[in-house]
Amino acid sequence: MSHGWGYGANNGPEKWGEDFPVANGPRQSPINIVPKEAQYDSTLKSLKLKYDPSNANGILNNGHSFQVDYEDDANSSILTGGPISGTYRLKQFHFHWGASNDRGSEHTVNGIKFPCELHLVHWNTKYPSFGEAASQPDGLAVVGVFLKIGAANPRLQKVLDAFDSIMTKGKQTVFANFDPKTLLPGSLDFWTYDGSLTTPPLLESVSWIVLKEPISVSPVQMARFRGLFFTGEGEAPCCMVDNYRPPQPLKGRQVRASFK
Ligand code: B30
Ligand code: ZN
Repeated sequence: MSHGWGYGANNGPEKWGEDFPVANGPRQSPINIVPKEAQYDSTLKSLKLKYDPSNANGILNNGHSFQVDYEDDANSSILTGGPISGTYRLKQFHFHWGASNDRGSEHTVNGIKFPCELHLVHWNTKYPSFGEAASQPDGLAVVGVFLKIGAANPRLQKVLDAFDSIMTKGKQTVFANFDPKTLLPGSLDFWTYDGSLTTPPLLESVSWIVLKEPISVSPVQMARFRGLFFTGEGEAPCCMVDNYRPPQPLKGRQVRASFK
């Protein structure tokens, strides 16, 4: 893995364990969710997401996805409730997707892959920063949302329209006044389990909250995602596709459901 991690044959998920041994740890993500095996937990609270659209800072092609970053120096964009205790601040959101519509999500449901998955990344404010939270067992909470092929999703359009400015690795541009709550489905029913970051360093610090209901994306919108590049300007272009990690062993973990 001399050139760092990625999603290619030589630096992809099958190789990550060489540099990041926790890849084979006890609480890795993503997983295949088997709804019939999930335990309904009546003690789970409803999810509360309160985001300040003016906290959106910018959008960046980081070479493995693109992310929209948020100002996280105050409790203005926060996640509470669900399986977590206390207050978690929004840091960024990003997506994972496939080269075609038959794959791309990280979590699967009964083995079914969705073409894309949105991740809203939050950190526990009992720690001083995202960086410190990221290595604590209760440090992060990521809300995962599946995208399914259907009608064009107008709520995604502002994100897609920013792509022209972040086509290649390392490019970033301003991205202002965006409430990611607008991307969520009508129902906030979720599954939850203890897991990890799905990319190196694969830290086992994430309370995963995966929403049951997908949002829609059109084939043309998916094609826009696939037009981004993993590579930097001036490098031989390589389309940003199949930037997902496949499901990892459950290793005895319990998946809980907020709904019956
Ligand atoms: S995920 O939601 O489990 N896919 C990180 C956050 C969320 C997930 C995966 C990773 C993360 O913060 N990684 C460390 C930070 N990154 C910078 C970045 O955000 O873009 C460092 C890096 O990987 O080299 Cu990429
Ligand atoms: Zn992710």
